[in-house]
Amino acid sequence: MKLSFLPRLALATALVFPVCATAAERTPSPAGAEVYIVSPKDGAKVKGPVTVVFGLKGMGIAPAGIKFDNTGHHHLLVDIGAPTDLSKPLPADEHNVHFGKGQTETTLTLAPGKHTLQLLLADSLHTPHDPAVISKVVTITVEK
Ligand SMILES: [Cu+2]
Repeated sequence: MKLSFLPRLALATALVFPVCATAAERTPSPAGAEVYIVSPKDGAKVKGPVTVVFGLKGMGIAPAGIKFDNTGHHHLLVDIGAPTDLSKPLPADEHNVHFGKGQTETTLTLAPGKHTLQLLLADSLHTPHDPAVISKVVTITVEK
């Protein structure tokens, strides 16, 4: 009687383990969702400080930490390319600026010269959606 216990435990473990082993699932984004930089325009020559206005279609804004379908918060990529691994939370530094309160614009102080700006929406845990909702790159020149 006691012998039958072990095989059953092994079977239960085998059934449960694959579920635990899968990576954390990314939050889905709805078809047609689009994020874009309203201003400045690509190629613009501007004087600092630079106000960047964020645009979003087909999804809503929710503060970081708030999980709600079809929402996220903005991240502005400044002078850096999009992350190669979009399944991980975005770092927070001067190149990856989080707007976790749900802000839809910001003002940047940038050194004179060329700069790239790109918006990336991410979920309550700062991980990009699947598929990622990312804007075109806007290149601006900050004049003295
Ligand atoms: Cu974030």
